[in-house]
Amino acid sequence: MSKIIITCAVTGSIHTPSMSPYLPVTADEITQNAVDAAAAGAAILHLHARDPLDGRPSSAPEHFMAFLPRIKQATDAVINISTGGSATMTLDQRLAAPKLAAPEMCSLNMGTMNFALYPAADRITEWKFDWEKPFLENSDDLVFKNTPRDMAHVMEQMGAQRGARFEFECYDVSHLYMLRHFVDRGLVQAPLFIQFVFGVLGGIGPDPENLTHMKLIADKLFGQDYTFSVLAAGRHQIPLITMSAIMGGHVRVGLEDNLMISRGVLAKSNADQVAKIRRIVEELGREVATPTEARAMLHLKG
Ligand code: KMH
Ligand code: ZN
Repeated sequence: MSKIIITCAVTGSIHTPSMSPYLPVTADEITQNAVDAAAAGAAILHLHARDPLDGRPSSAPEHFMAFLPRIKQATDAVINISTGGSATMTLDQRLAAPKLAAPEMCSLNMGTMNFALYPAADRITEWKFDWEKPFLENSDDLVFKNTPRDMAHVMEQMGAQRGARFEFECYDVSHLYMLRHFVDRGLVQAPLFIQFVFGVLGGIGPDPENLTHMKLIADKLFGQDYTFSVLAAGRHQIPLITMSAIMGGHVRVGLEDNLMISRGVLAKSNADQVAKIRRIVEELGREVATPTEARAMLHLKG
């Protein structure tokens, strides 16, 4: 089996500071978490920004630029900037920082969907910031908008114009067919790096059978032209990504996807989660890819 790429999604835009004191929100915290995650074995760093004043998800380029150069200077890890941002942002807002920073990789969400936050909400015990309550309540009506026109726009702006390659976020089987459509249109090319996303309410559920089905359909649609990685929300993270490692896929960890390190215990850092999955995959006989190896596997611009 080929080497396994560990992606670490450092902070995201879903969890709120009141849910964990370890969620990185300032530039210093995001930098430290990212650098430590890379040192622990993450070849790819999936990054969002936060407003340092209140921890709210931010699309402001200055918030990204407060940590991106520092991370680049301190690690060789692949920088992957989210173009999903938050479901509450417009596409233009989501693309502002990725367009400016022109990273080697960025995420690309493969469909419009509901994006409810219930899996996380049961861990919220108090509201620390005024913005959190409306944000979470609004998930009842939140639409994560990624129309075919939006997706083509991201492919054109980030892929064709800036040479980024994509982490294709597929939250359901239908998203694989959407991706095939764009391959057929010639807007994206192999090797495709497909992130199977499990456990978002609005996407496919975190059942092992769904992972085998996603892989079966991806094999049919893309043959040798793709590799897959798995992320799963909350307590489903480690079981599903371990299954991915067994099936020859890659893995994503990070506090964007799960705040815990084990049942009832908050992860103190992103690096703790990287170290945990690294131990597991090495025990399973897989070797962890370096950033240089990940660049070669995914044909990144470097
Ligand atoms: N938050 C994850 C479920 C993105 O940033 O583009 C998916 C994600 C989306 O990482
Ligand atoms: Zn993300």
